[in-house]
Formats: sequence, structure tokens, C-alpha cells
Amino acid sequence: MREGIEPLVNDGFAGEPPTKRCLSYLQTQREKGKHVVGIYCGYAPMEVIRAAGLVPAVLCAFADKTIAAGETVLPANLCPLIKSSYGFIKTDTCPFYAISEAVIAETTCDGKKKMFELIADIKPTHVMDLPQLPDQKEALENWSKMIKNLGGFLEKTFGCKVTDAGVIREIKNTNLKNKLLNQIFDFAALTPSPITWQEIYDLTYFGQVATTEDMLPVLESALTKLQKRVADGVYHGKKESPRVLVTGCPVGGDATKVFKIIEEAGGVIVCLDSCTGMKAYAGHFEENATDPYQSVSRRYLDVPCSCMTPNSRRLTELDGMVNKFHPDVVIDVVLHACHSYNIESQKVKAYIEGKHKMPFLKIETDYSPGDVEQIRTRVEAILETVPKK
Ligand code: BJ8
Repeated sequence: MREGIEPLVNDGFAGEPPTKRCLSYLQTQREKGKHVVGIYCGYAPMEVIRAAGLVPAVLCAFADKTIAAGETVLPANLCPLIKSSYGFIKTDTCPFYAISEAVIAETTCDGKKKMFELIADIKPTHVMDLPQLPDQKEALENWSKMIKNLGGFLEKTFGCKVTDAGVIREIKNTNLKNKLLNQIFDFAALTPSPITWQEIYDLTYFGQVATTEDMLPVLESALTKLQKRVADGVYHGKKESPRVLVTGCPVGGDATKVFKIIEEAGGVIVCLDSCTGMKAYAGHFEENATDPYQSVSRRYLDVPCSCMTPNSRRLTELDGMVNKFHPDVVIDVVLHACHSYNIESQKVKAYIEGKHKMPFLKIETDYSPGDVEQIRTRVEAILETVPKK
């Protein structure tokens, strides 16, 4: 991107980690008397949390500096996301956790499940039993019940009321927010792309926390600025830069070293297929379902996380993203000891190389800077294989 280009969100937080904007937003909400609940996962049913009048806070999970504290309790050979999350709690350094009055958790991977037991000793924690065979007919009903139970937990804990009408209202709000965010993502599909991975990451991060009402002006203004960038011929990278789709585990904070390396190696990231990117905004909630909880249940069961088996939706979603964003390379980021994403990587590789005839690279990493040069060598090598445009 050329120097002097106006940031997409010009609120004083441009260029800062997205957590700063989110924290400032949450503090304002707290001052207005709103209660905050902490979340860790793309399966947290935001519509029920919001229908209860609460504000979700994405809890810190992406810093190398808290891993050592996490390892005083958790095994060292555990995923860095879990060790970092727990390390933040142990050292009392996650400001989002500090202002959260409860934590909403889901039974995704074993490490997270057991960490939630430790958190439950410190703060009210509501664990939802996530069905992991999403294609079985019981899954919809069971997850729907879990989502309803969450409403009950929130009512009891916060003295609020979760009504069907409230859930329907929030379903519509989410659909609207997702529609606008996807219009932003459409710009990344252009060649060349006028939007950076950092801008997408910032907006998707803020979108988890802010209400649709508060996001609307931000997104509308960003869309206008993107249209202007296109009209002015402003784009990111070079016109001939290899386009990269990054898939896999959530990538935030210190793990964004991988994004930086890709760009330093001359690639342009056009698609962020993870829960810290575009994944949370895919799909659509049925607005006129007889039972709104079933609508919420259906939508979340469609989230293609590797904790699901089979996770064939991941491949279908990848088809859509490859067709939309026209990447030249797919890079799968797997966090150390994340067995489900690691094993699934074989299928993704076979699918991308076989069906889409595209180079594929799996990067296994953690949050430490120790492997930066090794990753750089591998990224440079894979980008070299892209035919010159
Ligand atoms: S919906 S991706 S946010 S579970 S990386 S902690 S899976 S061992 S983060 Fe995730 Fe929800 Fe799925 Fe998204 Fe475990 Fe793997 Fe670590 Fe992970």
C-alpha cells in the first residue's frame, strides 16, 4: 500500500493491535452498565449472548510472553493457544478476562476442555457440549438444547431475560453484519487487492465484539474508502504478487509472524480462512425458522473446525474461497500440538493439489520467534513455484 493512504478505520487505533480498539469499546460498554462475558471460540453463540443484553469479549490467547506462566500448570507439549490463554489468566494480564464476569466455553479440543475446568475454579464458566459429528441428525437437536441452556445460564447469572424475539433480532443483526463484512472481503478478491491482511484482521476482530449497530458506520465508511482506493488505482503489494490463501488454526498476535513473512517474501494475502479471519462471518442464519435456537444451532454446526468429524465442510468452503479469491498458493498454519488441524492438513493438501492444482504448504509453528528464518525459507521456496504473471 502506498504511503499516505487513509486507514480504513480512522479512529486513532489504526496501526495498533486490534485488541486496543476492542478494549476501548468494551470499557465504554462497561461504563454504560453493560455486562461482559469472555469467549474463546468461533462456536460461542453470539446471538444468545447479545439477546441477553451482554457484550462478548474475545479473551487473550496469542502471546508468547504468557506461555511460560501457562507451562507452570499445563504440559509444555500443548498447543500455544491454550498455554498462552491460561498464562494470561495466571498472570492476570488479560484485560478482557478482567472485565468479563463469566466465561462461555465449548467442548472443542481436549486441551481447551481441560483448561476450562481450571478457569471454572476462578470465574463462573459455562461449558457447552458441542456435538462433533455435525452430520448426524441428533447434532442439531443437542446443540440447540445447549444453546438454550446457555440462555438459562445467562438469565440466572445476570438477572436478564433471553426471549425468542431477542434471539431473532440478533440473528438478523448478525446476518446484516456478515453481509457488510463479506462486501469488504469482496475487495480482497480483486486483482490487485486494495486491502491488506492487517485491515481484514482488524475489522474481523472488532466485529466479534461490537454490535451490528456500532459496526455499521465503521463498515460503511470502510466500503466507501475501498471503492475510492479502487477508483484511484491504490492497491496492496505488486500487481504480479503471488496471491496467498491462509487456512488452518486461528492466527493472531505473535503468530501473525507467518503473515508478515509471507508479505516480506513478496506474497499478498487475499484470504484469511480461520476463526481470526473470515470464517466467523461465513454462512447465513435462517431468519424465519419456527425455532430460532435451531437456526442458531444449524449455523454454528456448519463452522468447519477440525474438531468436527468428518469435517468435509472445510473442503467445500475452501472450494468457494479458491473460486472467489483466486489464490496462487494455499498455506495451512498448524499450531504445535494441534493434532486435529495437523492430521486434517493431509486431506487439505491432497484436495488443494489434486482438485485445484495449486501449491500447498503446511507450516507448523508456535508463538516464539525462533523459527522465523526457517519459515521464511519455506515460504520463499513455495512462492518461487508460482508461475510468473
Ligand atoms: S472453532 S478453530 S476457535 S476450536 S489450535 S486450541 S483446536 S489444539 S482454536 Fe478453534 Fe473454536 Fe475451532 Fe475456531 Fe485446540 Fe487446535 Fe489449539 Fe485450537
